[in-house]
Amino acid sequence: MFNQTQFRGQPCVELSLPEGDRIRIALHGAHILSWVTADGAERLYLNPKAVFDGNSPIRGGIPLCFPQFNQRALGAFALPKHGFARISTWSVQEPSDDGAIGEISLSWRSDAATLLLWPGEFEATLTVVLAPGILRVIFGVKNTGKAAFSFALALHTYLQVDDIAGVRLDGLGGLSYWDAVRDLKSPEIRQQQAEGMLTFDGETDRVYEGVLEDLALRYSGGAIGISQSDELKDVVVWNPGQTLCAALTDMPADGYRHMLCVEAARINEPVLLQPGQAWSGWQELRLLA
Ligand code: TA6
Repeated sequence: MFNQTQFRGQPCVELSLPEGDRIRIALHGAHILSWVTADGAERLYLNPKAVFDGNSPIRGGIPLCFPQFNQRALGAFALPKHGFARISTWSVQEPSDDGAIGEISLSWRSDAATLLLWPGEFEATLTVVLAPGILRVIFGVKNTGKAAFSFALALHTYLQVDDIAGVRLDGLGGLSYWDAVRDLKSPEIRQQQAEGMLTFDGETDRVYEGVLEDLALRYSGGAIGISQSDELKDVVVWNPGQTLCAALTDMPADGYRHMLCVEAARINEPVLLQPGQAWSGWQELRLLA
């Protein structure tokens, strides 16, 4: 069932399945705010101090970072951190089948405001497919202009966990990564992930490259499988830890304990899109038994 509503004063759409799974998406940023599975458990972390003013980025859920990741600038453009997709207003078309097939699409295109910051002319879509125990998020973009452009991208998924101290993330063993805590100013330096299992005891901010297998996030409240399309080659793992979290004004002091970002991304090798060309990439979250 499809429903247009408001959440904390901002326009949103909701979709629910007969089995009980449901999602909520804000039009501000096409930002997925909530994914509740049929057992009633919220699987995304939306922190209680997130700002809903229709201008600021929302912390939590699934922010969409495009056409830049963090402040790793593409050329000489002064883009906001993580690009402008997450602070732009998207449109939604009411599904003709009342949402019965469990899919919502939102769209957004370049305009005078985006062209002031970045010259790419584009049409973008975010399609969210909901099935029992499964959430798939597909980002698509088409170059509608006369010049090629390149972009970076992240589906900056905040997963909810009971306590980060007991969380493990499997599937990154053997990969190399940029450690942005250790080598913030040197994204070309690589570390090697020896252990197959990652655990968390402080600030973690890493861009893993060349992901080969599906990941599994395990915590005492459950387990989530995480997969992504071949077009998204990188995985970002982020938890601010206690000290950085305390400095974030839109996050409670203990917020870091209840979230882990596992992001499907394309960062190290930006996508080059020629006029008329289209590209898409996806991340899928799946409840594991
Ligand atoms: O994806 C990890 C990261 O780039 C971190 O460096 C951290 O800054 C995080 O994103 C959150 O960014 P935000 O702009 O939402 O505070």
